[in-house]
Amino acid sequence: MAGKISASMMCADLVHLNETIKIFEEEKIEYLHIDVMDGEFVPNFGLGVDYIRALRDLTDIPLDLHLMILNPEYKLQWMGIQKTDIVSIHYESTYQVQRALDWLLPFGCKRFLAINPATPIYAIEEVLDYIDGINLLMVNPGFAGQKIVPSTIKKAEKLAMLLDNNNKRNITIEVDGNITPENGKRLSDIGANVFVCGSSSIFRGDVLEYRNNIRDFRKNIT
Ligand code: S6P
Ligand code: MG
Repeated sequence: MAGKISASMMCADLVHLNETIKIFEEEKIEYLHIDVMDGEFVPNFGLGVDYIRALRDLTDIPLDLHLMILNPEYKLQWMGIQKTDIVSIHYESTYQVQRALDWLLPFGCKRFLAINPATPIYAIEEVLDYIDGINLLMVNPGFAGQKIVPSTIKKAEKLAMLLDNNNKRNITIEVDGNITPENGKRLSDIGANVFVCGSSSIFRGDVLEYRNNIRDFRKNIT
């Protein structure tokens, strides 16, 4: 099945936001990836509640909320989560991962567990029944424009194998961080299905280039 694009909005130029969203709608971008950061879980502040609200007024493209915040389970009701959204909480961000996943259930969204590059794959084994997807971080989260942590490619292979061995290939594999067209192709061959596209791909260059960037990237994930 063809992979889906989740456009990393922290890479968007706010001055051209309307134009960018129009291109994304025309090119049928599947998700807008929103990096929510609290300056504690990651060493940066990121997109927040007001930004999410403003985007909802601008477009119906579903959101892919990547919560890089401590104890996300207590902040879920701030986000205006909709049924068509993906929400990723981090394995490392709470002592009560399964409870956090449970508390996402009433929103009816897709529940994803995000894991940092050094978090072993086996960390997800006990929650396979409570998730729709894994968000595999290919960089240490906090910033756009980083280089892939090389060991994460092998880790993606291990993840695909773990899902196969547990008869859980219906669980989506999302990959986030330095997803160049080349890395996208490699990860698509391994079995990734959702690709967070930022400065390494669709946001390269000027807003006028985004359409072609998207079309080129899609060729690598079909
Ligand atoms: C990283 C964050 C990512 C970035 C994305 C940007 O903290 O979770 O979603 O926004 O990696 O893309 P790129 O191509 O600049 O790495
Ligand atoms: Mg992200």
